[in-house]
Parts: sequence; C-alpha cells; structure tokens
Amino acid sequence: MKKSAISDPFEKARLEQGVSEIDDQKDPVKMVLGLKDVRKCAHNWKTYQSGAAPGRIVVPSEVHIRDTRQIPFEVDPPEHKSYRDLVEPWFKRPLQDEYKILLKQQIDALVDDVLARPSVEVVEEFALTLQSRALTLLLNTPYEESDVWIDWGTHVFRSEDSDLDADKANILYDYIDQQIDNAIASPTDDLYSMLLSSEVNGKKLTKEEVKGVMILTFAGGRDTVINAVTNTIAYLAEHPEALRHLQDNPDMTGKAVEELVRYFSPLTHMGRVATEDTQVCEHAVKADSRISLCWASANRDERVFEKPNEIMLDRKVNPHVAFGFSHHNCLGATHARQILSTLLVSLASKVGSIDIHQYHEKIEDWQQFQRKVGYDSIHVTFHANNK
Ligand code: HEM
Ligand code: EMZ
Repeated sequence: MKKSAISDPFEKARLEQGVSEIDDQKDPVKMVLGLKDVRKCAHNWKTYQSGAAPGRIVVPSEVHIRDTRQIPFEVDPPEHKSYRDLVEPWFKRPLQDEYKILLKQQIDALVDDVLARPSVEVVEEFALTLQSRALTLLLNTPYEESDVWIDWGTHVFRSEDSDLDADKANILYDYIDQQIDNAIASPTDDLYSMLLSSEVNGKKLTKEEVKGVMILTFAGGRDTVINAVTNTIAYLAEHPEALRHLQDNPDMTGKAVEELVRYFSPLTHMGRVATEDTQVCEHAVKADSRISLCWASANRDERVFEKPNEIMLDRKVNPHVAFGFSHHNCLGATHARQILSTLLVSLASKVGSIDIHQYHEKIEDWQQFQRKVGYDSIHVTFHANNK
C-alpha cells in the first residue's frame, strides 16, 4: 500500500447491510453508507433534521462544549434558506478575479518558501499556514490575523489530549465575541460587519446569530482544508507523473480537484436527528436517535464509481458527495476548490518532485471502522521543477 493511500473501511458493511451502528458518547449513530441512501436522507430534512440541540449532529457530538447554534448548518428549512441566501453571495467571492489573484500570490509565496528549505513538516508548516492565510481573504480581514489562528493548531475543538476540548473551544468563542464587539464599535468591510448590518426576515441578526455563522466558518473549513492540502502533497510525492500531467494539461485541474476531494473525503460523515420512528435500508431508526450521512463511504460506492479506490485525475463521471448534498451542501466549497486548484497549478509549475520522510497518519477511530483522514505530521523535501 502506498503511503499516500486512503483505504475504504466501509466497503463490507456498505455492501452487506448498507448501514452500520457506532457508539458516540453513549448516543449511538446509525451510519448510512451507500451513495443513493446518503443522498435520500440528506434531502429528507423533515425526517432527518439538522436543527436539533446545537452540536448534536456533529460526530463526535459537541453538545457539551457548545451552546451556540451554527448557522446555517444547524437550521432546517424553511428558515435555513433565509440565512443561506444572506451568506451565499459572500461565500461566492472566491470566484472574483481580485480574490483569485491574491490567493495565487499567497500560495505561490508559500510554495517558494518550502522549496527553499531542506525539509518541511507539511501539516503545520504548509497546510495550516495556507488554510489560515487564505481564510483572511474569505473573511476579508487583515492578513496578520492569520498568525493568531495558526497558533490555535489544526482544529478549534480538538487538542492532543481530547477530541472535545472545552478550554480550546473557549479560546475561539472569546476571540469571536471580541471581534464582534470590535466590528460593532468600528465597522469595516469584513464578514463580521456584513453580518451585523444584515437582516433576516426583516430582523437584524443578533450577536449570537453572528457568532453562530463565525464559529462555523472557523471550524468547518479548518481540518477539512488542512487534510485535503496535506493529502494532496502526499499523493503528488508518490505520483510525480501527475505533476507533469497537470503541468501539460492545465484544463484538467478542475476534474483533478474533484477527484482528489472524492478520494480524500476530508469530512467523513455528518449526523442528523430523526424526528419520528422510521427506517433506513430496512433498519429501524427510533425518533430522537441519530443517523449519519457517511460521505466518505458514499464516495467509494462501487455501484456508482468505476474503480472507486483509485485516483483517476480525469475521472469523467464523478457525482461525489464530499461537499455534502442538497440544501446544506458546503458553503465553503467555492473557497476550498479555489485553494486546491490554485495549489495544483502552483505545484505543477514550480515543483519537480517531493520526497516523503517520517510521517504519522491521522486515523479516526469509529470502533469497527478505522479511517485515515490525513496526517498528524508528515516531513517532506520539495525539489524544484527544472523543466
Ligand atoms: C457544509 C465538507 C470546506 C463551510 C459542509 C458539508 C460537507 C462539507 C460534507 C455538509 C454538511 C451537512 O450536510 O451537514 C467540506 C470539505 C471541505 C470544506 C470536504 C474542504 C475540502 C469548507 C470551508 C468552509 C466551509 C473552507 C468555510 C470556511 C461550510 C458551511 C457549511 C458546510 C458554512 C454548512 C452549509 C449549510 O448548512 O447550508 N461542508 N467543507 N467548508 N461547510 Fe464545508
Ligand atoms: C462543525 C462542522 C461543520 C463542527 C460542515 O461541518 O465541522 C466540524 O469540524 C466542527 O467541529 O462544529 O463546524
């Protein structure tokens, strides 16, 4: 097995049962594993809701470390649409030329920097830095703020000791409260100020609602982007021919991004809470119990994807759900896609090869399923492209 490979622990359960139950803090979760079923359940918000107690749809549940509802993530239709319509145009800004140029400058500078160094630990020194700097563009906040966020590490709720670290979460909450107060005192053209001046259904957003959007923006786009970037570097290290192929065929970049995101599936799954007794794949689901939509399993569904465990950068039919499905589909996807395509273009032009040294895989442990999502650390050397 290649060092960059990510195997599919769900294959057998997906084929044999279609669902599988895991325990999360004594609140079981029935994982839905096939692509068709995942889509069906994601669409069916009346039976499978997101608007349960704040934190409960996340696996591991964050109910004990979070009271603030994340918006629009933990809101169901029809209210969901009002919030989504408000923030959607902002999250499409990555399509603007000015944004693309700034992002390219950031990424090119970072790639030049790692090329000049004998060895680099990709997670902290490349992916986290890239993610945090790029986030200043999405929030439209000063570049220097990224130094504060880099100090928080790769996840805002998880630390080395705990997957649910309340002290760490409080650092984020206090930071956001402070930023909201600053924006009230002196508005700018950043995301906080835009939200504070906005109305939903004729009412100004409350501070708590603004905080809900901001927590989600910081938390949702963090480890997902970091794992996608790190896995991309590991993949290209073991497939230098892909670098040359991308250099010679820049039109392929968009397809390559989709395929990498499908294969990596940086967000393994997301929960929903059943509003009534129901069933999925002929398995009973009790009212107020949880299911999860397992994007990672759906993305390897052999009934949909030819050679699902292979990366085919120019895969033609690729209806993956790595960014979710239906009304809650990822708001940050435009930004994430822009980051990954800019990164591929930059690496293809500047990098000839990458050597992997020591590494430590990041494995999510869901009892019967152990899933690699990326790396805790991976040391590499970047070599310049002389072509
Ligand atoms: C929703 C994945 C990056 C913000 C989602 C969902 C998935 C996902 C699967 C659906 C959740 C659900 O249905 O419950 C990813 C992946 C990313 C990524 C794989 C990177 C490769 C980002 C970024 C941001 C972001 C960079 C913003 C900074 C959001 C938001 C939602 C969301 C706000 C909720 C949308 C809604 O409820 O209407 N993401 N995400 N994501 N994501 Fe991402
Ligand atoms: C939540 C989630 C959002 C959650 C779309 O996913 O990402 C997770 O990493 C966070 O822990 O709070 O924001």
